[in-house]
Amino acid sequence: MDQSKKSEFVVVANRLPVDRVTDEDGEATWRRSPGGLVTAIVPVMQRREGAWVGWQGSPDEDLEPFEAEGMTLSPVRLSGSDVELYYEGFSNATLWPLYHDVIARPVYRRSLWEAYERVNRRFAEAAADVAAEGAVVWVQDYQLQLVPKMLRELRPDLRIGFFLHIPFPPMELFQQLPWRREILEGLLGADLVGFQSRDGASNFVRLSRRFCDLKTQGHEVILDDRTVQADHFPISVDAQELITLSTQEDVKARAAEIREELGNPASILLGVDRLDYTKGIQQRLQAFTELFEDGRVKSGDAVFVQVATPSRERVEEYRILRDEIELQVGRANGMYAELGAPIINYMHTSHTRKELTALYLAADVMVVTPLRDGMNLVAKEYVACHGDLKGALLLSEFAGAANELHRAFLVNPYDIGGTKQRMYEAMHASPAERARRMRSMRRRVIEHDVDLWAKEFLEALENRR
Ligand code: ADQ
Repeated sequence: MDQSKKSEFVVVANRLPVDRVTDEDGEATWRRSPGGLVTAIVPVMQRREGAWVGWQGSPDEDLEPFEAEGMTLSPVRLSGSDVELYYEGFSNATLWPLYHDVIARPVYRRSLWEAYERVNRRFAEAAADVAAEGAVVWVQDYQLQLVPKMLRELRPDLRIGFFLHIPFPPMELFQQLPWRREILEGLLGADLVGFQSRDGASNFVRLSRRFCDLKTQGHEVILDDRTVQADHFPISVDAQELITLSTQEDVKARAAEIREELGNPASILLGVDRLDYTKGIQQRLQAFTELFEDGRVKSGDAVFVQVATPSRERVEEYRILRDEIELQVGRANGMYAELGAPIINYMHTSHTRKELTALYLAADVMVVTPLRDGMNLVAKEYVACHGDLKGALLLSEFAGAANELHRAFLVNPYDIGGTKQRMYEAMHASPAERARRMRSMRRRVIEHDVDLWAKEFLEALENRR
């Protein structure tokens, strides 16, 4: 690549931050993908003439680097078999369940590992190709844990940061992984390894000591010629954008319309998730249904709206989960719904930001009950939207967000009885109590927004050498 086109700041992620859209004339263009990570990083990219290295989302397609939304995008090609083995396989059938408390059984298969190595090398080579001398490279997430080491071997001049968006497991679980040492060595190629929580960072330091025979000091792992810093940087949302959206008249009107369409019950409870077995969707629906079974709640008192975005539908576990949830919803409505008034409204679709914001505004209780979650942005989005100080958040202790949102109604989702009780309390909390809790949570989310997250990570990375 021509030196003048090289970038001082490079992000490497499994996906490029754009989606292909086809307009009315059949012309394909690129549109920035929604989401906090992209929003937070784009301004940094624009200031520093950044480049983003990633897959464009469809297999077997060769694309030249292109410009979109003020960024240089460098596509990495994935074949159909790469998608199956590296992405659906090692990333989502091995690492994802292992890193989420083995809620589902991880698949350990050598062919998947080999694909993971091969594809990680391709990403590392692509990053090495676009980075200017001494550039800062920021690698994202569990799909690319080998990239830091591979990239350092190719380009020792770079400053490399890595951020893991999901939990990093404790010794007892990580130990299962047949390639545990290779993964740790991959991450140790970075100058700074960031996690969502303090626990993730300390698990990483302990594991490096145990499985790579390295000395550690506090948050640092000591190698022969340098040290690697591990720290926590809890990710957040673009709070200002959500405040703006949630105070728009049309969004508020839509929220009122949603309440009307649901028959104006005393309580609207809401769940918004990717359809994933880590999110505890079944546990929350069971707790809700049991309130009817116990006679504590009656049709007309409360309605649950569950929005579940289709996700990873080619991975077996996800297909099974979808069927189970649909069965559960059908049973609950069969037992307790009245004509034209289901107790659970289930939608297996994605929503626009606007519609999602209207749903957040309409909901009296936001129900976020993951069995394990790196952070959970939905919880923070709900809080950011409730400038009216109405609304209550029911939040799992197992979400990273619980480390910050202490004033949520906290639950252990494995404890259905306890979850049911807290859900009932959240539904019946007084306006004054809701306001007190919401005010405290909003302070945290507004001060610690996604811009601050990116800034703190990048400053820590700049300070590394
Ligand atoms: P996810 O597991 O995808 O993220 P989450 O943090 O909740 O989980 O983010 C989901 C995002 O998708 C939110 O911004 C939400 O608004 C949006 N979304 C969900 N359902 C939707 C729907 N039906 N329609 C439209 N949008 C929808 C991973 C980790 C998390 C971590 C994030 C960021 O698993 O723990 O918080 O990365 O680091």
